[in-house]
Amino acid sequence: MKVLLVDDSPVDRVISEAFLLELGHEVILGENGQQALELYREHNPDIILMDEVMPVMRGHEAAKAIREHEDNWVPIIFLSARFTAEDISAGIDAGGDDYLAKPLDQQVLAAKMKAMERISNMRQRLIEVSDELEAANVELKRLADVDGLTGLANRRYMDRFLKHEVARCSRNNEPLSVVMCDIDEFKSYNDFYGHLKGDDCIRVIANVLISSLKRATDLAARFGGEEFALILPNTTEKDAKVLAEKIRAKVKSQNIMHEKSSVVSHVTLSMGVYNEVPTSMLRGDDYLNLADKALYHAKQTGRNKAVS
Ligand code: GH3
Ligand code: MG
Ligand code: MG
Ligand code: MG
Repeated sequence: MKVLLVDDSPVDRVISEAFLLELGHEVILGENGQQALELYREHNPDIILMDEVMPVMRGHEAAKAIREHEDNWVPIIFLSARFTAEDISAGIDAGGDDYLAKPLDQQVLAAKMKAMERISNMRQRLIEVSDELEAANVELKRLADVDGLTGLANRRYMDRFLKHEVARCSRNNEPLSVVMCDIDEFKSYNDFYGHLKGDDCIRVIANVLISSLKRATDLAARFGGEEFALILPNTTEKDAKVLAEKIRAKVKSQNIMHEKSSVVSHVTLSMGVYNEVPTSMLRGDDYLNLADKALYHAKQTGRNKAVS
């Protein structure tokens, strides 16, 4: 360990230093409490061994000052020829962790150093575990909002986002657009190509959606199964339909074969757009239901299109 040894007595300093060096520790030397503070800041020692009675600044004062300013706990052991119950009690109250009688006994010193090292290591491990826990917690929170297959926002996150945006657009008197998207004749796609290919297809469509959004405030979510929702704050119906058309073209350009489709021979999307400036009467669910109605019309009138 890197030991900061502080003692005003040159003789005691030499004896303690010799003991510590023999035990294999690295030693930094100081002569009073003021130096203890400075050397502590400069060297960041693993442990401090400090005489109590010293000129300029006593050991207890230095310990108090270190405890007030440290960002990382360091064990402090007092060394003193005064070894009454009151001295020990005052030393611990000042922030010390142990109290050793002078003249030092090397074996006792070695044992106390070992005990302090053990506490230090335990404390370090606790800090590491708590950091790991915090990181795991952040990751859990993130995962709770993400759809596992596509990496898009999931339904849970989307509901929260939509509710928030309905309130915000209502306050700002801004239009809010919702686009419901559904893969055309996906049941026959799965039946013919298999579920794994079906999953691949869902992932490709998800990428098309997310890469088509230009504004950081827009959200693409997997609504469920082969259905997706786009939440577009401060977006007019006209702009939402331009985006839907762009997505339709982009899906086409992926050229995912769908031999069994009655629409065309590749995978297509139908979309329903709903737009309105939210009023206090409108809820997120209303936007979803009305966009879904428009989607139904797109399905009824030939699929592979966006209807508002
Ligand atoms: P429509 O054009 O009217 O939308 O026809 P459709 O066959 O797409 O509609 P339907 O809702 O009847 O079928 C959707 C199918 O999507 C049913 C289900 O097997 C499939 N599906 C839903 N979720 C998943 C998924 O996570 N992976 C795969 N591979 N298929 C899914
Ligand atoms: Mg002294
Ligand atoms: Mg569907
Ligand atoms: Mg479908």
